[in-house]
Amino acid sequence: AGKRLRVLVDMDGVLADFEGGFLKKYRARYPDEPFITLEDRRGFWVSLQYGQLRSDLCEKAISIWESKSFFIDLDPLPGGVEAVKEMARMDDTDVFICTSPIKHYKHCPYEKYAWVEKHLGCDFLEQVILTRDKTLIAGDLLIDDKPDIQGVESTPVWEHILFTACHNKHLSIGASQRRLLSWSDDWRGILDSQRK
Ligand code: DGP
Repeated sequence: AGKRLRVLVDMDGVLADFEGGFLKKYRARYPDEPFITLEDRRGFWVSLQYGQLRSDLCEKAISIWESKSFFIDLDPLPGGVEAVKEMARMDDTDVFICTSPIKHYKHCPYEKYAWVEKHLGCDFLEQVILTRDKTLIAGDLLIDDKPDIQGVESTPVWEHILFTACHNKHLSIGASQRRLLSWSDDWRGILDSQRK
């Protein structure tokens, strides 16, 4: 008796190119300010690293993703949209997009839905989960580029698959943790390994 597999897929840094979109708009808006290349990015929080570069750059960085059209304009990361569509067509598989909106809520939640509609189709809006606490969400797998996913539930039911991003590629991870290097990597094998 096959149990259904539930896959939670993060949006920023996994399906949508947050880092690339940020750098492009930051450089366009602040052409005379220093910036951090994607090669030099370290740590999940962009504003933290910009603040370390020069303290006033923290708020300049934040101003980028708080602006109208930032989230809707993000390009899809290679292969992500296709992978999620294929997953959704697989037998005994449910896929949800699990994403944390920023607290500046004027544009972000709306644009996240609009992005899903634009790239995955309006039927996929059914699969969107907006939450600031992913530990509350039950699933078999969570594919996410954030190295430490914490919340009120200390033992989330999902296995976190670390999706490789510019900010986490240098991190050494625990022996038991698995990575997905990109959407060209063997995501089908990871799903199959979790089927019971
Ligand atoms: P998620 O990828 O679902 O964990 O959502 C995290 C969001 O936070 C995503 O939109 C990227 C964004 N983000 C990246 N760096 C920073 C930062 O320094 N400060 C804030 N507030 N948000 C950030």
